[in-house]
Amino acid sequence: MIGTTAPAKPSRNEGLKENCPTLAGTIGPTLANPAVERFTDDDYEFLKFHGIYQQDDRDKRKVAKQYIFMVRGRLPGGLVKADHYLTFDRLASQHGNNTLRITSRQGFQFHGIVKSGLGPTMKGINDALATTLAACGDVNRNVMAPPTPATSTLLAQVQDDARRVSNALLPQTRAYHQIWVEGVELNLEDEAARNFIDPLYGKTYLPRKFKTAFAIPPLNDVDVFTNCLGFVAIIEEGKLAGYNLLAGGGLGMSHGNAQTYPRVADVIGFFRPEHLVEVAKAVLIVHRDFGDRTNRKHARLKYVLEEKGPEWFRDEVEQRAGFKLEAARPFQFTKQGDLFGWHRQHDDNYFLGLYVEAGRIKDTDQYQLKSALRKIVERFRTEIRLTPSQNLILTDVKPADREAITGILAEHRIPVENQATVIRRASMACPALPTCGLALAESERILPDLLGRIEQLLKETGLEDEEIIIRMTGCPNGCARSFMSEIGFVGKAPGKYQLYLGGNQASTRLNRVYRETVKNEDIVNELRPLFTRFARERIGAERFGDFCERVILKEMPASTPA
Ligand code: SRM
Ligand code: SF4
Repeated sequence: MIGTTAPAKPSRNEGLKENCPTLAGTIGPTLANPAVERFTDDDYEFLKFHGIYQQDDRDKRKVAKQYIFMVRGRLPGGLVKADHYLTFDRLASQHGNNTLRITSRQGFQFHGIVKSGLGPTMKGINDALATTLAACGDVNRNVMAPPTPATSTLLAQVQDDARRVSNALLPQTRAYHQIWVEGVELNLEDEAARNFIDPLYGKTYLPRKFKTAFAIPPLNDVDVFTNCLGFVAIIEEGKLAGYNLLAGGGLGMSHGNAQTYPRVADVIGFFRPEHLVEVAKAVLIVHRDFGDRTNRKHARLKYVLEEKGPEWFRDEVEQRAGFKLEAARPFQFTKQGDLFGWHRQHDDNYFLGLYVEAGRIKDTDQYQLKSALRKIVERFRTEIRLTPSQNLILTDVKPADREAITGILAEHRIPVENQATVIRRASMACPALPTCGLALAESERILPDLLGRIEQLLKETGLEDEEIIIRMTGCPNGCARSFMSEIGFVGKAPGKYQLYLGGNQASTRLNRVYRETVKNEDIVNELRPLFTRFARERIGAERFGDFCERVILKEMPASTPA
């Protein structure tokens, strides 16, 4: 049969899902068996749908592989009620590494849980009526929404919509509850369990992860263009007229694989709020039906958009939603990022934005954020909101309680004014080593030191108060959205990074490769001529990212992969 090629085979994960649509695998029996320290490779994949990653401490690999677990909470819009927070704080101390990690999608991660602590952690989270279901896996992940109370009077409505979409896109398997809450194995004698097929996702769920975010212009604090599915609130005459639908954003890529690339979402059309859930489901179903199930590196919705085009996509969504989208309405983003310090809400209460270095809530010799937050939440029952930039907000604080909260923070060496330099406040790093199995280089552990060196350089070049958005990731998966920053460092090998330049403040533009490999110790020397030129040649209040896009990247030879 010369000239014919066999159709590509579905990936291994597709077979796993098809053979076990409940996603139970053999998690229950392995959990119950104390003699086994790890789950099988198949269960490793099923565990993700339950919000769990089996990892090993990479600092200890040379001695022996020590299995640990990362558990990720799903918190739509980053909302954490006081009771939830106190439970998370306790579980992180009892079973994790005594830290809580705010994620770049407004979730919480527990790190360093050993197998015997996994069951109690999961039960504790669920007993507090929180969940980790669908925080990971080939399903819709944590839905992002703007967290900051002062941004819009319509914030509560948009937050509610985010929760509505999150609930509508949840997988329906009962295995999660049975394993982690009831502590029983799924009874496969039970016909319903044996024949279970998820009504929305079908037998094999999605070809890959799926991400959703809501934004309210002009603030793009959720980085909406990096999501598979984006909803941009259109506010007319003080009311929510509807949403512009965005689709096909995503950042992950692999070094040296041109089939993979970061992509910003396309603007598809506009619809009224009452159609929100139909539209969300329609977009998810297009991914389910057209995503590449043969190659997981090419399986995200962004590749469907890139290869079939936004017009085709719009048609498919309309057919599934059962109505026509209107033309997209005008909108403009001007900035991203968080507000820090005390601010007044729309009611008479206040909120406090707190900078959290690399999103890690912990106690150190220099400051005790974890203890301070526990005291505050215990005493004032404050609601916490996690931001997409890995910071947090204490909300609905009564005017009379402000002083006491400021005092508790001061006792734990956390200032509410001038919490960190502009550079640090605008930075993000992914966890990378020692927990992430995919890390090629350090990120969270070295960014603070690197930022110190960059701050020195800014001083030296007369740019001391300049805000530059700097993000670092330990590999090109882009978890801290390094491809949208003004300066991005992307891990290539231990101590070595690709250097990206040219993102913008509104986070609507991808940055581009400026240097293929820079050693950590050479980064400052690489940046010095750029900062010097920026100080000399910038136009007015031009930002560093815009200057790089206008000048530096234009000067690069055509052969450079920028
Ligand atoms: Fe991520 C995989 C951490 C946001 C793209 N990500 C991972 C894993 C689970 C590693 C693994 O698969 O073994 C990392 C766990 C590290 C650890 O030890 O904790 C991990 N990702 C994170 C977090 C914690 C980074 C952070 O600094 O906060 C974020 C958790 C968000 C959440 O609460 O759900 C996180 N990951 C992102 C984002 C940013 C976003 O969604 O806004 C991206 C880029 C956007 C996108 O999805 O395209 C992202 N993570 C990836 C990818 C690349 C996917 C791809 O399309 O190629 C992987 C690898 C994979 O899925 O195979 C990955
Ligand atoms: Fe791990 Fe890479 Fe994500 Fe960093 S960017 S957390 S190294 S997968």
